[in-house]
Amino acid sequence: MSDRNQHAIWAFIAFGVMFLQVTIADHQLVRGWSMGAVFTNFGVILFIVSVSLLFKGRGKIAYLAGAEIFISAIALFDLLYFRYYHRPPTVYTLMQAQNLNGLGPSVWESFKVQDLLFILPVLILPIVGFWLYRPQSDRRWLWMGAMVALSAMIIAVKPIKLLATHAPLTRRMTSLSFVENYGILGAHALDYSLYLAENQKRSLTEPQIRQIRAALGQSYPLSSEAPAAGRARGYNLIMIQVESLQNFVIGRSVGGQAITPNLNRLLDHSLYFTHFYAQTIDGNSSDAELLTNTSLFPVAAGSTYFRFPYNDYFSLGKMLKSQGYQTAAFHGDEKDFWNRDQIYPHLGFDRFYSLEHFRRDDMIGMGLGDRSFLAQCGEIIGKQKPPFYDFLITLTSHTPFKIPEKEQTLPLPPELKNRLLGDYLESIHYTDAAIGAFIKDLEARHLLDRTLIVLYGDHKGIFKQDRGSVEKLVGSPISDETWIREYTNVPFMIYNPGFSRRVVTKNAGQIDVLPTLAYLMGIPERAYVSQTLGHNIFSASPDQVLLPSGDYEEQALIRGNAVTFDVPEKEKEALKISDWIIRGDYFRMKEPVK
Ligand code: GP9
Ligand code: MN
Repeated sequence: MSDRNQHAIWAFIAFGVMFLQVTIADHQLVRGWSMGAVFTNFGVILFIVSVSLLFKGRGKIAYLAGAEIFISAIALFDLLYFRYYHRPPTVYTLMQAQNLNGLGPSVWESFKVQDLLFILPVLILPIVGFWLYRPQSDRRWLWMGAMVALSAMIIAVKPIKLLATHAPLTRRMTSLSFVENYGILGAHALDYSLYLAENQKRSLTEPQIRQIRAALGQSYPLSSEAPAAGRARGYNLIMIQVESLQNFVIGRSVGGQAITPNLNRLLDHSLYFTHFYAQTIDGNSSDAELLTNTSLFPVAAGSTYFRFPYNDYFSLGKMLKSQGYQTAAFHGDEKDFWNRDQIYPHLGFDRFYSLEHFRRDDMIGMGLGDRSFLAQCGEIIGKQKPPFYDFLITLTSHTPFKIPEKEQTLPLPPELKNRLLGDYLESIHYTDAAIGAFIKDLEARHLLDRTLIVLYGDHKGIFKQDRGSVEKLVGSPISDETWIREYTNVPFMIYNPGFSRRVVTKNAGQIDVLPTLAYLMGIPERAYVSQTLGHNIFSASPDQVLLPSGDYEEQALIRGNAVTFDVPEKEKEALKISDWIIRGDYFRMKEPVK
């Protein structure tokens, strides 16, 4: 056999082994085949193998052996790490030394016989290779060029496919999103390049710091209708973020049946904000959580939860902890969705009860059904020591709003049955009932009197393309402006049995939740005003709200009754400031430079 052919055979075998190793590791992580991963693996391994053509003689085999050791090590490490942490490693998690505690001893426990696939080739291939190889062949530039070009084309397949559907290339919803799209090797490359890019511009300039300070320090006198400050001083706080809940369903009926009878009842004892808007950007539910818990806008691109989970945030949780509260977050989805398990400690949550903690006795759609979820939350809350702040995130009314037949109880007219809007109303009706049962449960536990129940919608569930169905539901045409102002708003309500009904029509957004609650809970303004971008809605702050452009809708400013899509630069400034605060980790500077 000629030397050249020998090299070709060895290169081919090394390619096969490495490709198999990473693809099998991917398959175990995402529990299935993903075309994006297969293509990227193919391209990357082809590239790695093609580089062997740069070496002479035995160098080729030495290089291929080194590459094989490297690739096996990555694949095996990712696999073992994943079995232990249920998420692939990232630069950030590896840098957090405590993340590796416990990994050592448990490695061998989780080792399976089939993992020898990652070890045996490393031992066998180089030995046999050296033994058989007759070292004479030369560098092969042309072949290498051709192979690199081919690998580039193959690697480009998935990104092109994503771009064609206008999906951002670096979008992450779970810790496995990158692996699903690009395989473990692509995921590491992307993770590392994002890490480098994000850490380059983390320091803030003097003028930036001055502008941030000016924007944060804004305080307004109280409005004349403000309820008493500290009306709920020392109360527990249970804040419920309701998936896709929009305001137009509140108080509305179909076929003579109220869509949200329980929320409607709660409104009799609530401060109810009717012109309150979601201000999420790319991170949907997670952005809503960030807005209400930190009074900051999310970063302009990507998910803040994934990009900046370890920042020093100022938050509702931390503020209440300093007042002696215990804090916990609850959600019926896996803990790594939106990277929640990583960021929550940095948002001041002592505990996070995720799907992993609950009995999975009623799974619907993405996770635990809201009825079981809220019932199990009630059990946990019943055991907590007051004062506490609990943040509950519901899930069942998530698109595509499919709930089991037996749960569909609304008398929908035929034109809504099995249509998106009809399914939406059914799922909201289901969640409303779950919330009603939860409130009853709290009442039975004698927890209601000294608890503020805060509830808001995280973002829209029904978008512009379904405006036609909504028009049919309400029986009149809806203009662009009215759509934004009266149909994209989400409810925000603050309930306590001791409150009487009060409707606030002032324009406000999720960014205003923290200061408004702080006011009602009697936290002195100086404890938060220089750390929040939003305002107490009961202050004389301007009657306006900025809707940053999110995934689905255009940017807009609502001022009084007017909606403008051409937002003046000055009004957009808060977005830029918030971006600086998060990217520059502003609150980490304990004593900002003068
Ligand atoms: C999943 C849920 C997702 O945990 O919060 O909601 P989304 O961000 O897709 O609206
Ligand atoms: Mn959501």
